[in-house]
Amino acid sequence: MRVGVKLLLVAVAVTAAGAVIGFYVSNLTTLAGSRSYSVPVQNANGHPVVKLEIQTVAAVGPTLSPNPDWVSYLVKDQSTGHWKRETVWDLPAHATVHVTIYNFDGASGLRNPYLARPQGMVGNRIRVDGKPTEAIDPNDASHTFAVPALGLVLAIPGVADEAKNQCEYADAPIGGCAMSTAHRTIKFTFHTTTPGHYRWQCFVPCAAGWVYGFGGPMQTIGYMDGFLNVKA
Ligand SMILES: [Cu+2]
Repeated sequence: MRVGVKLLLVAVAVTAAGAVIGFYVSNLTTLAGSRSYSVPVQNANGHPVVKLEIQTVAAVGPTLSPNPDWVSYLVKDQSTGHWKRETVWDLPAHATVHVTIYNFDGASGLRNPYLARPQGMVGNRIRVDGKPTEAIDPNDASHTFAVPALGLVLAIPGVADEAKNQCEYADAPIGGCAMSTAHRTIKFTFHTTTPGHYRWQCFVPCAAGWVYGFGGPMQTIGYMDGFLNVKA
């Protein structure tokens, strides 16, 4: 075969492979998407204030997903008290957002220890189980919550391996893991800015069973990724 023909064949094969990978990624990130949850807004002297409650669970279980063993974020529906697997959240612009994350998952560790220092929230610190915390041990990280466009990032410490009464998977009747099972509680406050569509995601390679822990739920909206729909 002439060199020109070989090069052409290689170019065609590379293009085809690229297209297949592209379809695969867009399928994971869009088709397997999430409905948006409008977080109720309180008004404090004309200033919007929002309470956002989130769970991180090791597996969503049979009732929340076609992928029962996938790791995920869940959000609490403030009107029903039930947990939903929805990771696109509507928030008002220029609002104060009080966030509570209940983590029921164990530690995977950070690839980048820099992320162990919380940044971008009020005071650049978080409360871990009630204690003000300016950095966690990178090896204890279970997930991160990061909104790169807002400069917001924090690592969520995991439940100890030997902890009693661990939540195996989120499930009925409340949708998520029960508060009576082992968990860590992380609290912080941040401010939204101008209206926009802000991506948030986890940076811990927490997808067990996937290449380098970054496949499946790590790249799928509705599990370890989502958006903040900041509206005027
Ligand atoms: Cu994660």
